Amino acid sequence: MNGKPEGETVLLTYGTFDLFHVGHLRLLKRLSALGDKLIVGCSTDEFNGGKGKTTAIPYAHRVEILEACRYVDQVIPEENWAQKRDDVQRYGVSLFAMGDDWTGKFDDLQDLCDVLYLPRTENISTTELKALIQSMRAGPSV
Ligand code: C2G
Repeated sequence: MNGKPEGETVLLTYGTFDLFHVGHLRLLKRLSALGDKLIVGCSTDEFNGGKGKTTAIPYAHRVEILEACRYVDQVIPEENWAQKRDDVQRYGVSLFAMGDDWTGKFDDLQDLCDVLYLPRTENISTTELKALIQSMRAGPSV
């Protein structure tokens, strides 16, 4: 039994979702329209350290925001790069999807499920938001 009712389309995606923004939201919205259940793997603070990322928002708050999102059915911790295969099988995932900045990176999962890369939302990123906040803190440029 792979953990899903017969015929249910389960989707899986992963991310940090730091400073949750419309790019994250639109991806989750599009994914939720493609199936019955959307599971999101949220990167833990420790895993992000391994990615060389320092998050502004702690893991517990990033999970709380994702769980409150109408498009998300379940949030699981993303603790390492290697867990995807196990997660796909454990949750009976039929579609694995990411934004297209990851194109090709997870094609190895294609023996287990469909793999899809969706266009990113233009002109918004956590990195840009951090720079914007930094510039606002520096005060108005005279
Ligand atoms: N995203 C998007 N449009 C943006 C910004 C992000 O569609 N303007 C998508 C990304 O492509 C990704 C998801 O939103 O699919 C989460 O983005 P991040 O939080 O930046 O996730 P990332 O740091 O890329 O971690 O194992 C996979 C990693 O955990 C992904």
